[in-house]
Amino acid sequence: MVNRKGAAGPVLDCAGKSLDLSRARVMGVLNVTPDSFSDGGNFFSTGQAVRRATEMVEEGAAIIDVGGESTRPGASPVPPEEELRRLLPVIQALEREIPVPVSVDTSKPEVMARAVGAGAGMINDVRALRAPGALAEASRSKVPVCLMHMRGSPRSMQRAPEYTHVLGEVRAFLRERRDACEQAGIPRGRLLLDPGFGFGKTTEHNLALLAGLDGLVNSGLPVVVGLSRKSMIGRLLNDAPVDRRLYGSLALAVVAAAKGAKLVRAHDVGATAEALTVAQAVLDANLSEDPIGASWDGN
Ligand code: 7PJ
Repeated sequence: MVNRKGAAGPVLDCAGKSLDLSRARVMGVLNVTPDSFSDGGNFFSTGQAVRRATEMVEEGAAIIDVGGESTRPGASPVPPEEELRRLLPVIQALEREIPVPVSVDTSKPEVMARAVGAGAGMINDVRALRAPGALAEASRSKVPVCLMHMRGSPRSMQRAPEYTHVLGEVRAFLRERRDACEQAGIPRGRLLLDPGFGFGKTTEHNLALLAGLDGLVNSGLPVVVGLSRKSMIGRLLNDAPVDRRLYGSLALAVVAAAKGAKLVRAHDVGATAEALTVAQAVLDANLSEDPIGASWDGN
């Protein structure tokens, strides 16, 4: 079915498991880091990680995003061996035990290669394949890739970010990365785009990007958004702490879906899936627009 905001989303082949983006879906977040701000690093043993992922699938997640390196503001890099030690057992188990694809949240080519070898069906790279060797590795992997915009690095990105025109600059960056991917042999049909909310952006930048999200949806590539529990929500709600950002997260998820985002990265999967299902009913009702109802005056 065609959404008013942009074309019908594709069905992506994620290493043999499919991801249907004909409407907005939820990407469940599974952090396997000790310092993750969102889950306190509670999902550490493989068994616990698989249980949490299974729960997210039951709650409606269409894909599970597994990350072994924190990318929150100020976070330090993790060596690839440590990232792999955290990720591989979890990815291997999830590949067998859940019906939906697993995406690997990494920027390192050696981690991409091993993760896809272990069964990951998507690469989610907050650095948009800018690490040396990442384009070639992603090309070899044959799985879809999410290209995210980030200004600076996690360690430095929130130090007074400035833009002349944030939407234009994010769009130009993602266009350049899309072209670099195509040149490296990754076809457009395997790419997703993400404006990278909170990655080198102030609350005002984030709001402008979300208000103008149509300008990315117009690319024709599926758009991914990560807004769940982010600090902009805290800022808008009198400095609400992370555990009081659920309703704000749901509001932003619905706005993003109404603007045509196809994948919503979220920690609170059940609540987000319900919000999107209800919002989608309204978006679908728009499809059979009644021309007589278009104008109050009837002309
Ligand atoms: C995002 C992400 C996001 C994509 C994180 C957090 C920080 N990947 N990984 N988009 N955020 N594609 O969850 O708050 O916004 S980590």
